[in-house]
Amino acid sequence: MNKLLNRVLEGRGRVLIAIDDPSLSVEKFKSIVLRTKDVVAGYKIGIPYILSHGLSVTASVIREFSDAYFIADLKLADIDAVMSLTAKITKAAGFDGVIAHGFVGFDGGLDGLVKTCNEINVDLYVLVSMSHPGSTEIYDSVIDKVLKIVDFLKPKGVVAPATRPEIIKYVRTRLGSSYILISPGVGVQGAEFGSALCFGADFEIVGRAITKAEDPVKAAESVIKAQSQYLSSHKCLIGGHA
Ligand code: BMP
Repeated sequence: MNKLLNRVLEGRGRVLIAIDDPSLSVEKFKSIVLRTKDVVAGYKIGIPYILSHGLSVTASVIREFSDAYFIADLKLADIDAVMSLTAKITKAAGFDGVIAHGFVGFDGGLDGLVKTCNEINVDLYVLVSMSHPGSTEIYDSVIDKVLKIVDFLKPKGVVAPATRPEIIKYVRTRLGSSYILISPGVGVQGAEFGSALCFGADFEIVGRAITKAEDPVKAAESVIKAQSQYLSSHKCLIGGHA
């Protein structure tokens, strides 16, 4: 069983907390993980946080909470050799997963990365569309091509936007239930908590609505409550979840 899905089976909520803002001290980051690791499924750490606090400091937090699940959101987009090197570095730092862009293409790009991730046991998540409006300019117009690549690659999961739930539904319908679908865009970006789950996502990525709250633990708990309220009061896509 996959470590992330296992954490849900053990009773944690379908939330991944996004840690991006460098102004969040390492002490505060640690205290958020300590106090939410039995509440949420995992953590997604972004480039601004890793660059400003350093990989070794980030790795030391991951090491301290080795039972928790951490994704390195590096949004990889490079040739296979370079992305594979980066994946190996994230593995050495203790991350369980890494995110790459889907538009990079298969041959000489994502093919090498998925092979490396499988060898070193790192969960690869491929972005197929993004949550900001500009995603419609390029990403969404090539989504069928990106999904074809994903279908061929068979990564652990995909990233699709809560801000355009019809995309989540489309991706889930096209790819089926074997991919873990993680979705950003709930909370500060406008989508309601629970809405991405309702349209077929497995996890909602929540950043500022939790990390900027006065009490991040209470905020995480109320996100999970709001998710279940949304799910019980709407007719949702049934049976799509990984
Ligand atoms: P917030 O909940 O604060 O808006 O954070 C959203 C998180 O999801 C950020 O870490 C961002 O990098 C990520 N994200 C996103 O917002 N849209 C995407 O399309 C892909 C992302 O990874």
